[in-house]
Amino acid sequence: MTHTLRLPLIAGIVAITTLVAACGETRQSSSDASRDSAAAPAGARAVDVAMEDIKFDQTTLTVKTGETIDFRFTNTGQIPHDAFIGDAAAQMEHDDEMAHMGDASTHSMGEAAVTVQPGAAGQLSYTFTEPGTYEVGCHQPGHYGAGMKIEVTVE
Ligand SMILES: [Cu+2]
Repeated sequence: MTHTLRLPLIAGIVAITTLVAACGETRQSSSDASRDSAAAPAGARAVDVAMEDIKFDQTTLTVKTGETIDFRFTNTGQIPHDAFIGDAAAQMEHDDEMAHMGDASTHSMGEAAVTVQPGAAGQLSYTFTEPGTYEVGCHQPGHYGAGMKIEVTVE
């Protein structure tokens, strides 16, 4: 009668620290001075997006086919976040890459990405040339799975 005691292996626990859950939301409008350094492409629509732990401050965006969006990210969280633009399939693929290879920058054409450190700002211009549904996803480990994405409808 062998009696094997096994401690359950709790694997894959994503330690999501809910640092921002508190109500002390401080707005620092003057902290993003770097924003002015990069000029927006002519005719682009600027969209300001705050990166929080762990979500973007908006979940949907509608653009017109052919429209160029000048995403201006500000990381208001405590950890790095990134923004990767592509369709859902590309998101899954990229998430897989990031999970296995870390910061793999094997982006195919039509995809764009930027990583923004805490307290910093980042910019990403993207022209949505075809109608459909795209996503802006954060692929720091666990973030996309936790829902850190913006669904972009191109109409
Ligand atoms: Cu993130």
